[in-house]
Amino acid sequence: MITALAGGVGAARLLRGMIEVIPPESITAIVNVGDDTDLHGLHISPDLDTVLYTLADAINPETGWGLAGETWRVMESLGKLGGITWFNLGDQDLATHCYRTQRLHEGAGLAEVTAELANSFDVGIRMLPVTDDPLRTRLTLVDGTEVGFQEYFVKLHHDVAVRSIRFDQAEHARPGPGVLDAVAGAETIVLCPSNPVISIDPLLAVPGVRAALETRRDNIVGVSPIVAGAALKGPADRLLVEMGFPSSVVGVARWYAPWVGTLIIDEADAELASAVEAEGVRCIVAPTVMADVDRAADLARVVLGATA
Ligand code: FO1
Repeated sequence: MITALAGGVGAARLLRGMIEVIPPESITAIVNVGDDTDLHGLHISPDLDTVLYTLADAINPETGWGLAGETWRVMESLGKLGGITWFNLGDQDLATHCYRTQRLHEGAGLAEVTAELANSFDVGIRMLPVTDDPLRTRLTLVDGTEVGFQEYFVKLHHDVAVRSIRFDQAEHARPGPGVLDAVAGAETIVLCPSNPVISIDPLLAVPGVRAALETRRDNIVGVSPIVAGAALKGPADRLLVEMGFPSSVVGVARWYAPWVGTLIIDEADAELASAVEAEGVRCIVAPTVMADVDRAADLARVVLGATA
């Protein structure tokens, strides 16, 4: 069994490549829920939905989130009413949030609902929320105000400097059903190219997860989300710098060194391979930019072969 640690877009792309290479049923994805938000009375789980839609080949390819061929009638009508429209929810996407919210209201756990959605979308991998308990990423900006993740990422276009980050209610969160077994039982643990600071760290904030991963360090293979000093998408480069780390594959290696044994970096960073290894992390150089499913499958082969 292969276990993947996943945030949003980059993780979904690598998982989409992995299912070309090994049977989807052999993959378990432990997915971040720190981006989750409650809006319009709905429980919205962006990283779970990005993985779900991408693996179902239903993702909006331009944005990397939401559904392809989406319509926006509800948002248009909501705008006319003076409702909240800065977080764009398409008409079909709303069905996912309505279904999830209703099932949670009926007492189902997030993992249970996620399995139902994966079944409805015919997604073969097992998708596990890192916790079924509340966990919300909150960011304190340099001006001292604290905002929720989606306010930071979408409303403020993550174009504001961050002083600190906390994962609200993490201390009370328990690993979701199957999470610790998926870490202990995996022959390889794939750390997907997600944002280390706001997509992967929430996973480790759930008590018990970091310790479980540290015992598997030799079997953990990460893919750097930073290529040639920049994030391919999102604020990973800025956040590393704001947290005092270089925005480079060396910064990523330093961030992950306590629990990641191998880091795959792009060919653009080949000359930094020895600097990565100087951080105590084994380094493999390979093409990591997943322009399409074939490239993602090629990268998946490198990742899955890295600890063989
Ligand atoms: N990202 C945006 O930049 N703008 C949006 O309006 C937006 C809406 C949205 C709706 C549902 C959903 O599942 C994701 C959505 N995202 C949007 C992406 C979201 O901010 C994710 O958390 C990021 O992709 C980071 O993982």
